[in-house]
Amino acid sequence: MIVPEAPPGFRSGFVAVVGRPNVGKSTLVNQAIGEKVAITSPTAQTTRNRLRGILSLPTAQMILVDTPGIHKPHHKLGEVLVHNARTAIGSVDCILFIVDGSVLAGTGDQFIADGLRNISNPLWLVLNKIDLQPPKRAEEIRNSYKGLFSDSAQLVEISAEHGTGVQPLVESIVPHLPEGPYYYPPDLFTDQPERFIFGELIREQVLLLTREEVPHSVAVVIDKVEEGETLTRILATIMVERTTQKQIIVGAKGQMIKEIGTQARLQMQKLLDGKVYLELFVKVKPRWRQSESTLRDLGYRREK
Ligand SMILES: Nc1nc2c(ncn2[C@@H]2O[C@H](COP(=O)(O)OP(=O)(O)OP(=O)(O)O)[C@@H](O)[C@H]2O)c(=O)[nH]1
Ligand SMILES: [Mg+2]
Repeated sequence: MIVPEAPPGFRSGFVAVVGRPNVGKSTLVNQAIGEKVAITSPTAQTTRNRLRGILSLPTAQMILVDTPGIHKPHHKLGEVLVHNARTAIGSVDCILFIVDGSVLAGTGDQFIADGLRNISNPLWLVLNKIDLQPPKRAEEIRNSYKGLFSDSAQLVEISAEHGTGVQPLVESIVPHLPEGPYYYPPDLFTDQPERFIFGELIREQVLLLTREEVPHSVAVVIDKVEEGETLTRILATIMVERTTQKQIIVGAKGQMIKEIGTQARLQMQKLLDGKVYLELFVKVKPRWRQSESTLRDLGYRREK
């Protein structure tokens, strides 16, 4: 793919999307790009990798950096995720601090706001999920978030899920990007390789179809991708920490693994616009989330 030369006055840059888990960061990135580049789910801590969504406009290229939700980590995986989310803040042009606008600000938001206090980049305080906001409490909720900052960050209200306010938000960011080149070809939506996305689409189905501790204990390894003329054959392993979790993933008579496979395959077919054969295996690897070397192998590296 060819990266074109930018016309005079072209603007380009990086915009970090940060906030607590589950506030809708990945949903916003997908909505802004108009493509599914990041998986989303109602389970907190869905995103595990810093992931770029690329939005190419006639006069600008905006690279949205989706990050893991910032939270109090309980294991090494969590530590790496939070470290990487915070690192992203230091290397971008603009910052979107996403909060859940359907509820009052909490200590998790305060913690993140404190970390953003000394940063001089343009900052947006984005109240998401306004479709869920009780109208009678709108003012009270807005004020609770305004109170997080002594000086006023630009406050916008959106519904990432429904797209309300997303376009105006994007347009308000463009003038704050520096003049610069195309960083990516304009027809590319993400910096992530297909192989990574395949793994994420499987993990997404696990997040959507299983409950409690299972989603957090799952990692997916793509063992093989064979591209045939009419069919792409993908072999993958779902890794869990306990035998009981494996039993849940497999399900009675293999029903659950079958459903995960079917749904993930449909998503993959959409992505590839072609037929996919997907074979899934489940493996128990005790305490993988605590092992630095396994985390590295799985692509959960501490970023500099
Ligand atoms: N009603 C409503 N739901 C939303 C909105 N935005 C996101 N959601 C839902 O909120 C849940 C979390 O969304 P994600 O985009 O995965 O959240 P995230 O901030 O990326 O979460 P982590 O990756 O865990 O940090 C999903 O079930 C979304 O469908 C919104 O504007 N309105
Ligand atoms: Mg996310």
